[in-house]
Amino acid sequence: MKKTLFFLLACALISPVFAEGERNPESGLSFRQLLSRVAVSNSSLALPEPEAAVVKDDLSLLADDRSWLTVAASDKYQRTRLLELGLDIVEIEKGVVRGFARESAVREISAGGFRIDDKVSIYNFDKDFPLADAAYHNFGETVEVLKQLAAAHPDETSLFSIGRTVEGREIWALRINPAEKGTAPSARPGAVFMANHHAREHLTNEVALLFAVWLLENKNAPEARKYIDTLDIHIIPTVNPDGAEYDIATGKYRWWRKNRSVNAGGSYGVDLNRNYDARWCEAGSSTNPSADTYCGPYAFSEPETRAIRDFVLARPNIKTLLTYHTYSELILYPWAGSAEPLENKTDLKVFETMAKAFAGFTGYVPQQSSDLYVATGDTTDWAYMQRRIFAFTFEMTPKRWGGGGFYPGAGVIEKVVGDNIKAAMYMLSVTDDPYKLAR
Ligand code: 0X9
Ligand code: ZN
Repeated sequence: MKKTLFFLLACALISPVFAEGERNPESGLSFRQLLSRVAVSNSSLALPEPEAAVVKDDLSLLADDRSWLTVAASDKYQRTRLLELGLDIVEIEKGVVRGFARESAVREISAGGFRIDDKVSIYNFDKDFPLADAAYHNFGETVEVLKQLAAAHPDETSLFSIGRTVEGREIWALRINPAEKGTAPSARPGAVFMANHHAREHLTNEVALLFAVWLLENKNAPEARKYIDTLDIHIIPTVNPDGAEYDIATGKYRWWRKNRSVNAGGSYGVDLNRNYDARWCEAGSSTNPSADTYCGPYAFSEPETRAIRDFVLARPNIKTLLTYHTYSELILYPWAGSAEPLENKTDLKVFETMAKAFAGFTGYVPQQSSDLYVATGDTTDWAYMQRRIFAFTFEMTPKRWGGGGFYPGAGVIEKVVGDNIKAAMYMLSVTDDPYKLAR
């Protein structure tokens, strides 16, 4: 009842603002306009660049020996073991999991006594060319939007890089705070939204970026202004631009998850969501560099995770954090790396209350991360362990493979962004003092 009431109230507050969204004369950018491109397959927001898009014979895919596996597994402990054997679990159903594995991992999974029910080579995947998904923003387009936003809203924003990736791309943070600019410290309560740790989860970049556009476009609406004037808000739309660009570089999706580090032995990539120093590499990660769940040679071995670490540690004012992932439509909170519930019952109450409210806005299912599988070294466990930040992972749309998996198409952007704006606004509404939810 309480939840429904809050939901209706929040919708009433947010929807009129959301519906307005006409072109902002200050910025030349329009939330509505960006969304309207969703329906256009040949827009100027083409992704990837046109010359790359026509590459049909993607030799790198031929060289990719991963398969899509269906493996019998009945509980989270078996799922955790499968992650350790190199299965990149993507879907969980009653009695089985589905995900990617390289040939060496397939052998280990069989040798480990697991039953493989189905196996399809990744090369046989039949996906649309990304040109059909032109509404998504590639890295260059994302940076362009961020720069336009910063230029159009100089009183409220600052744009700065929090570090460089393996391949030298900047990891951009847009700060929304009229009182404190750039990297100046803040005494205001802080909220951080970040996305795209995993390369192929392109929808996450859209949600973070378009939330920034929407919030600034509506900056004078009372519901937005009160947070802009009292909080310290940061939005980091892509933590792993190297991986995201690699995923789309040929014009045919490559199902890439990791960053683009060159590993000892010549394989590529570390799973950034296994590389944080939170029980690093203890469970649900692989020590095999070619595995999709490779935790890296040591905690924070990667410049991308180090950038997030340094960013968070430099800002003790951060109270809430949301890291967007896809897919499965879940709201996850610590622990991810332990099957036990959070020891601190007050904190658990706050996490559970926030998770339920998020669920009201999105329809996603709230649960402790490790109910899915135990996996150590993720962003949220680290942020909570280090700073008691109320840190959440959202696994956004679709619910399952049949809805497009990691590549659900441009048609879902509008609804997913709309639902997630409401959830993001809710997060801002508790950032002043999350503990008010436990009192
Ligand atoms: O495995 C991950 O890193 C996340 N899922 S994803 O499909 N986006 O890769 C989930 C992270 C949350 N942690 C646990 N479920 N343990
Ligand atoms: Zn992910």
